[in-house]
Amino acid sequence: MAIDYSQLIPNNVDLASDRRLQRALENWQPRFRDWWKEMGPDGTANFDVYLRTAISAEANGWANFGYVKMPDYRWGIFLAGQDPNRVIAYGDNKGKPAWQEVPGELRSTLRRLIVTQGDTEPASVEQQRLLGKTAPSLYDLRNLFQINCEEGRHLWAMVYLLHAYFGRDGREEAEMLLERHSGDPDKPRILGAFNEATPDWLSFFMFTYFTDRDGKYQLASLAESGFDPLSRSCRFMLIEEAHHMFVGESGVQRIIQRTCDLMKEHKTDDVRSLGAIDLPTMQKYLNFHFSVSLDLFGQEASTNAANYYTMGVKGRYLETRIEDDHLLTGGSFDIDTVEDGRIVRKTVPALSALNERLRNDYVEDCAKGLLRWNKAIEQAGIPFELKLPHRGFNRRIGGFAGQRISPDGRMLSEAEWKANEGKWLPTDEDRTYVTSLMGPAVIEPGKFANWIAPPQRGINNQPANFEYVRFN
Ligand code: BYC
Repeated sequence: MAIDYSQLIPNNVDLASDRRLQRALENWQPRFRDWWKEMGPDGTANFDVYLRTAISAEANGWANFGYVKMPDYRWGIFLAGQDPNRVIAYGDNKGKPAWQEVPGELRSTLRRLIVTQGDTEPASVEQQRLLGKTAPSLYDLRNLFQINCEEGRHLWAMVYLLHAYFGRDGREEAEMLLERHSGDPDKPRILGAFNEATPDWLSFFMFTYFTDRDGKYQLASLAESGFDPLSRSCRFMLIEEAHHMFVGESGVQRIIQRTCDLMKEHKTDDVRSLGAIDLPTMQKYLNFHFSVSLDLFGQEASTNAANYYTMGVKGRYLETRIEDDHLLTGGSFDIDTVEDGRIVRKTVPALSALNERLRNDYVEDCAKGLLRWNKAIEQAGIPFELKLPHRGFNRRIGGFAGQRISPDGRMLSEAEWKANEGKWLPTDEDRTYVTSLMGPAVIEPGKFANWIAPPQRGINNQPANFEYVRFN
């Protein structure tokens, strides 16, 4: 179904046929707009931004480009098309038709998953609120705003599900999604990584590479949900997510490129004296964002995850492409954890290890970007290699939580950790340095901050000097 733009809330779910639901969402809409004004990109209400807006959920409809004032962005409710023959692919309900309504016994479980997913979306917008002030170019500024608008739409996607399928509880949860705030000591966001600051553009690119990629894997698992409206919502969200990860990967790549160019040109490792970001500092930011994002997958052995799977509410990554019984009751899986002060490999029931399995898929995917980044460094003839740290490094959730583990996977004493922490994670001095490079925003079309190379091509094939944002 095409998206109906004549409605206050664009949608492809025939909202007009359900007056009660429509009214409830129209009541929530001004609260969302107030939140955007207060917590969204700061001081940008009047900017015209070259954004893509979905005008249908079809392949040719979701990427329509044009200038938009962000408060007027058409946030709407778009679900991927319905397969009337879809069946649940795994667990106790395997082979049964996908649910079009919430089964009573799964209500609180599903609500909780939808709320957790929904909570991350506005959280990331809050985290990125001030970045526009220090954008390294109009191209980057536009990408930031695109991501912010789409995260706002992803919030709408989850709020629709809460309103449409969870009654009064769902409406209350939708209110709470606007009341918790990233980093708020009294009402923080639910998951750890979404309470960290994103104070500079190196952090932003690492966040969109590593943390948005957690989004990809969680959304892909929820896209396997037996609750069909959730599955269809996540499928459409995944299409938009790809650009967010592209921004992260290419952003890091461009910083590396600039750094390597300067190192070669000036025959020096000391690129800080040239106003660029040195590779060891990039490694530290990478260590931080990777480890914080690993926590987002939950405990290695989790009865929650086993229950989600058995009940049919959350599957594995690309569940239907895996060749096994899709029940996993007799299977086993190896996980790494810490016992008696040592890192050990343990075999546990496959069902309990689903968080870890998803984390493995994620780690493998993360490594691909590093291959490309390292290629650029190698091509510049610089003997340096970026590495993913050991999965036990700097963890706060799961079997490695609170353990002192080096990036190369050695158990450390507290004293060893303290002596080396500053080599592995950004220090206050590193953060001060990186922040010192930020801003004021570079707003001349086609110009870039000194510490980052231009992109290889523009958005929607626009030329290098395209005016992606007009300030008015
Ligand atoms: N922080 O049994 P466990 C995105 C809690 S990102 C704080 O392992 P489970 C995006 C856990 O809640 C994707 N608490 O839990 C990216 C549980 O609490 P209770 C977001 C944590 O349920 C960028 C307890 O510890 N989507 O879209 O198997 C920009 C036991 O843990 C954390 C989702 O996360 C943590 N990191 O796994 C914008 C999908 N981890 O029961 C957007 C929905 C665990 O003791 N969420 N806990 O009170 C889920 O599937 C699951 O909730 C989790 C946790 C995978 C997160």
